[in-house]
Amino acid sequence: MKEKLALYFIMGIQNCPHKNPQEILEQALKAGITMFQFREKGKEALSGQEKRQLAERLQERCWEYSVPFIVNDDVDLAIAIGADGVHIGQDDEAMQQVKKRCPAHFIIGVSAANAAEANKAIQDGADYVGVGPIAATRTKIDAKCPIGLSGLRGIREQLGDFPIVAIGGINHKNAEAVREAGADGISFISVLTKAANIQETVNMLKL
Ligand code: TZP
Ligand code: MG
Repeated sequence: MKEKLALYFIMGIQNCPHKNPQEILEQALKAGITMFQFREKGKEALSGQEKRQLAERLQERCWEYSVPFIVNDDVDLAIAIGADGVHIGQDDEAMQQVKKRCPAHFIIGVSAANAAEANKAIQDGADYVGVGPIAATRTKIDAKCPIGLSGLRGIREQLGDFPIVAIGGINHKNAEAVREAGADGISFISVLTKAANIQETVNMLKL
């Protein structure tokens, strides 16, 4: 699990104004991302058939590179298209329910802003936790207060060896410090969707 979390790219149509999401994903895959999450959110987000079609197109790209395709929130869609997993937040469908509905091989990720939420997710059977926001972010309007590197360190101490991916405000400048603070991997949206050169940006995130 931990290797897959190394470079975890998240994107939805709302993150790609005037850009083609398939092209962005293709370049990100070529550059070496290790996992992808399809996250349609907010007023520009697609729904219904349009959402499913985009999901299927992006999933195809991921599979060509043997990169897991994870769906945010929408458990029905994830099951319908045969995704590799789902990522759920604290306010989404209850884990018990999600576990019951999803195929056994599904990767199930849960967002957590503190050790209590993370421990609960682990007890409920999560495969990894997404911890953050680490730093300030403009991408998620309702993001909670950043927990910083110290918050991440504290959660790592509580979670032992459990797979953690950090999220929120991560870029090439803080990526190394985030890993040193205990994250097995980093997840990111805007640093790639807004990048002038995706290959170079991914290379810098790897360091
Ligand atoms: N959850 C917590 S922060 C965040 C999400 C989905 C947004 C991360 O976006 P960015 O652009 O990498 O800060
Ligand atoms: Mg959610």
